[in-house]
Amino acid sequence: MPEQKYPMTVDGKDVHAGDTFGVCNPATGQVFAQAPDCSPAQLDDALRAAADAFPLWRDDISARRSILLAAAARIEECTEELATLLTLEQGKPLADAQFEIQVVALILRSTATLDVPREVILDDDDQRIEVLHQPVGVVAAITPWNVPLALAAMKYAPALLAGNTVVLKPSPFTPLSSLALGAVLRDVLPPGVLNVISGRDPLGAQLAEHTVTRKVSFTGSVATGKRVAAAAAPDLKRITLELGGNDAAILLDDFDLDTHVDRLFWGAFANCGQVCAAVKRVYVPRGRYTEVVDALADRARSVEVGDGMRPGVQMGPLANAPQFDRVQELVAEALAGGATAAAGGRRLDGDGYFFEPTILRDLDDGVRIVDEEQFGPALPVIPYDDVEDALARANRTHFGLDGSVWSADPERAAVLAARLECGTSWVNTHAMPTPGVPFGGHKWSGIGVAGGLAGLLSYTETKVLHVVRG
Ligand code: TXE
Repeated sequence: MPEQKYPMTVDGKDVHAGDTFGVCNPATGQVFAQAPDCSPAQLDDALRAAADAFPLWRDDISARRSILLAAAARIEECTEELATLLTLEQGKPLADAQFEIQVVALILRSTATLDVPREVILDDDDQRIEVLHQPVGVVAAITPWNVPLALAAMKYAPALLAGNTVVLKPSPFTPLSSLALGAVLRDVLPPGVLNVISGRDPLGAQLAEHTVTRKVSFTGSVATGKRVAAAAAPDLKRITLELGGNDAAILLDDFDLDTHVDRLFWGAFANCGQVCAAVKRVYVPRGRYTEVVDALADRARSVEVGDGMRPGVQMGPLANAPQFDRVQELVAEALAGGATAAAGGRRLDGDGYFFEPTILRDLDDGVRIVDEEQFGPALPVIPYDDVEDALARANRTHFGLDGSVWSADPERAAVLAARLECGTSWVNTHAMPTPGVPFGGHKWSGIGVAGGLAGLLSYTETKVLHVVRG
């Protein structure tokens, strides 16, 4: 079967690049399609198209709101096409890919309910002082490979509602669903308002430092996030960075195993563990250690792992070869250092990037899979004797994305959860982003927030209009 090629969207039109790169299906390890490798001239064209579309687009928020609602409907009509591409390039089960499309529509609709505030600070006979929020201009949206369409929507939806225009660059591992999205949205968005380009990593760097770009909204690794911040600095471009995490879940001694163990398990293993806001390490009172490890291991063994296109599959492969290698390395290193695999512990035979859902016990802080972001289906479970010590260990990290505390007494847990050093603390749940609620990281997990009014305002400049009468 010839490999299909997918065009970019620049100024509302198909654009093919001279060069292409292969996109791999992680369930087979085989390249199944080609994506355009955007040239520097085509990047200039995309940014120019966005800049040219800006003056008209910024004018009328009610028109923009209607267009976002139309975009949500159009995306839903194309669920099958978008979800299938997402599963083929990313690996997640088709039902999860379809759910991601629903989330995209939800993000667009919930963003469309927001208003850009206009605050009158003073209005008397002598003067009027108003605070306005005006769009920044052309926004670069740079996205990763784990949840490509939903994370893109969290950027372009508020950016567009605020009156900006956008150039979206997906990860080279998962460009196709975003390229298809660009084509689908040509039916509802004016040309140039949302341009979608694809290329290898250097394209991200070129987009981030380009003189036309006024803001970079980036989701990805800490290391690349720092590069984006450095690239944005000489031109003082605005940035929002949503970076990795090493979220701790602390179970209290009255943790309700029967009620909460499934939620805890999927808080770690959803999307094959490749979620920035996933549980990445669990701290358990020593007296309940074996019971909790065994319950998590039971869940891990019961998960149906396989090709996301096969009905009934609950967990697909790791999304790409580097991530597959990394997870294997971290697990092997922990096992070599004395940890035990209560479930899983090895890759599955075959060509795809499949790894057994893995629960690791008998390990402590200081092992890389505890201290670093594993971003995969392998969860270290660590015993503790003193809850204050567990809290200190949860906080002893450069990361600060999310954390959770679990207890039969939610208010008792909330007191501890408030002391976690992170952007979101959950009680008795984890990885539950909610539309309209700000989401972001402390410390090295990010700068700024997405979602809600705060997220919308991050795509604006604050401006004062001061009128003196007479
Ligand atoms: O991410 P990168 P990678 C973490 C996870 C994973 C690690 C590496 O731990 O193991 O990151 O993943 C573009 N300027 N997360 O290497 O490099 C790149 O093309 C501008 C957490 O895939 O950060 C892609 O579009 N852009 C995360 C995007 O940046 C650049 C989700 C992310 O790539 C660039 C994914 C540059 N210099 C991985 N270099 C989360 N927060 O959820 C690359 N890019």
